[in-house]
Amino acid sequence: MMFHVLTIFPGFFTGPFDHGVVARARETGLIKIVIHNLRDWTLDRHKTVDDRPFGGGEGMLLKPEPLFSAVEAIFPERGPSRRTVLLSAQGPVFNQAAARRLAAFEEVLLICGRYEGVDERVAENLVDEELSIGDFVLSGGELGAAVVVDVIARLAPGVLGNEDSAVFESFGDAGHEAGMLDCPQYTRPAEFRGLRVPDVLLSGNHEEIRRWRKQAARLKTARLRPDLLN
Ligand code: 9D3
Repeated sequence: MMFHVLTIFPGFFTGPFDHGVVARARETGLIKIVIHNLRDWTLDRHKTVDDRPFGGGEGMLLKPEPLFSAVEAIFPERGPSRRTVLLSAQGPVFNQAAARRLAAFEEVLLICGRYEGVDERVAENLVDEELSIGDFVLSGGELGAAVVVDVIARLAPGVLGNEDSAVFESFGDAGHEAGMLDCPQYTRPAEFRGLRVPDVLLSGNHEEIRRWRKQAARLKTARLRPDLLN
């Protein structure tokens, strides 16, 4: 699977994709990530990517020409295996289901918005969809793109060593939508500053441990994410 990120801050992405699961997936060739500098598609001396909004208003917008030129160069043909996504504060909120849907494409191009926004012709005529990563205000789409790549990359075949999606679904990732947080987990020491790990987890009684975990997950979900319980 291949990711393209189109940004005015290419340097932003030295870091987010160079650690852990995503870095290993890149090294082994399971995924490829290409960062594109939007200014490479400007034609003027000053490499202008933004301009003032028609009708007045605060701030600057990303102008359409460099974005259209960039997308048309990165995806010379569109087709059903390629998806172009605009990260913006306006989109529907990205979630695990959206990640699974996007993971089915061979190539995903993520466009990072900046300034006060993006010329609406980009949203309406250039991209396949618009996505937000949550109901809060970011300075731009770069953190959103990093989040979206991380989530989708984990779903690429082989990345977590779990091509078998049946095994995969029975573990955590689908769990959230199934309405439950993970159960609390503990590691050594069994007692730390007087704080004891629940005895049942040390008991070796696997049936009892299974029941305890199910109940503990329910209680934790009710306390921290009651919205997940219907
Ligand atoms: C404060 C300006 N806002 C009201 C006029 C509009 C606005 C424009 C541009 C708000 C944020 C941004 C920049 N944000 C993103 O590009 C963005 C984003 C976000 O702000 N929240 C959640 N997900 C995303 S993905 C991209």
